[in-house]
Amino acid sequence: MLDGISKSLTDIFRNMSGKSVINENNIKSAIQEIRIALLEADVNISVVRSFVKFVTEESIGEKVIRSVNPREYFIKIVNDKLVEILGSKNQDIILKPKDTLSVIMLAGLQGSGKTTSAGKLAYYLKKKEERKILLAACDVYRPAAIDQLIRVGEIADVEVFTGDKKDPIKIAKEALKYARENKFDTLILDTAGRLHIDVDMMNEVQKLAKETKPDEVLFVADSMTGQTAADIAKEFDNYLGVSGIILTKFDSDARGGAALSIKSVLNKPIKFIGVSEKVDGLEVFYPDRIASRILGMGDIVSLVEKAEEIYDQEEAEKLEKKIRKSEFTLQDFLDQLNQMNKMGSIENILEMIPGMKGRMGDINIDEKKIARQKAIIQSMTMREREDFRLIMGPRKRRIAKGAGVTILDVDNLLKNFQKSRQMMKNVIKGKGKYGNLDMGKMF
Ligand SMILES: Nc1nc2c(ncn2[C@@H]2O[C@H](COP(=O)(O)OP(=O)(O)OP(=O)(O)O)[C@@H](O)[C@H]2O)c(=O)[nH]1
Ligand SMILES: [Mg+2]
Repeated sequence: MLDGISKSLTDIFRNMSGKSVINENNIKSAIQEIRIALLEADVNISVVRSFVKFVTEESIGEKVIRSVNPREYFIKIVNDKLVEILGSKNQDIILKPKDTLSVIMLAGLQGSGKTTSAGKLAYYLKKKEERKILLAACDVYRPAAIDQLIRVGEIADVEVFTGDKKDPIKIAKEALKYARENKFDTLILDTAGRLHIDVDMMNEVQKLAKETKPDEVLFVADSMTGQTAADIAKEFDNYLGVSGIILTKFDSDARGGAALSIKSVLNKPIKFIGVSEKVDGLEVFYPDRIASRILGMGDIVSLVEKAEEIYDQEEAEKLEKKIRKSEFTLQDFLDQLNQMNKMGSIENILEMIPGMKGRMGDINIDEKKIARQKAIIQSMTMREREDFRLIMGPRKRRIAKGAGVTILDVDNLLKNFQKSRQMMKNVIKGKGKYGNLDMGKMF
């Protein structure tokens, strides 16, 4: 899935990179092409409109054209909106603690993948969360539906409750009782599908939900049905109160309309995707990963993101000035350490500072050491952080005690801090030994 839209978007961006300058016209025509690509992928029209509106507003004007890398910046804007329409962040399945029975109900049209997903979900929850799962066969209409669930249960190695094989509501009630008596912690209800939404079917699932009070009602949607999946999901939601979506057949060559429409139309998260027919073919849905897959430009996006989020030009310049004037304080140092967790490495941060790029030696960062350094600075008062010279005898002892380290550790931190401060200053002023800034010692 998503190959088509992915290719269209990548082509649009590639085309942009062939241009010598990126101006408003290039961007406008790229947005127009994106609009067509989304429509071709069968994305819901209102979703497309909101997409185009956002990207236009964000990218027309000075901001993009004047940025360091207009094309990359533009890609990032598109990426952000993609992530948003896919659901912003991953939403977990929410169940009760294992000492109380949780109920998951699967609903959806015929052939959407409910029974297969029931097995996958059982397998997933058993393996991932060590849950004790009972599957209940509440589809009594289609011939062989019960046998199919029994087979699925065998493969996932979980028990299947079939009851009288006649009355879905009765089966569900009995399954609940059986699950409680036998200390199962999760009951998954496989329900019947129909070719179209009809009143009888809706009444039945509604009644099932009423009787079992599910913790999760997952609407199982077939990606192949495109944006129609979103409309059907909405109908189900009106009757049932859907809590999330399993998007099946993500491995198919569907165009992407379902994935890109359903969250916005329904305002309910996609929780899982089905990626094969096999029992382990269920994956947790991560909007940002899918967006990167669509754009095929994860690297660019994360780079722009880092540069933007962590250190914009202004901040980098401020830092440079501080270093130059020896005003770089322990508090700044602490901020750097905190940033490091976000950026992954001090090298990345420092490279944002003009003149620093490529002038640092190998940096080996020891996580534990960083945590200790942070603890030490956090034990200092604000005044001490601003002026390290205050830190003498009793203060030193108090700080060491607060951070659970020795006085020697505090001394080392202060020594390294001063040394590094001087080194950074030298590098910026062009006096430093190039490639020899031993930041590793500092951290
Ligand atoms: N490739 C692929 N096939 C899937 C996936 N999920 C389900 N299928 C296939 O889709 C078909 C229908 O799946 P079922 O699980 O029987 O669907 P259902 O919703 O229970 O169908 P009814 O009980 O008839 O309503 C089967 O052939 C499954 O193997 C998936 O994620 N990927
Ligand atoms: Mg079924």
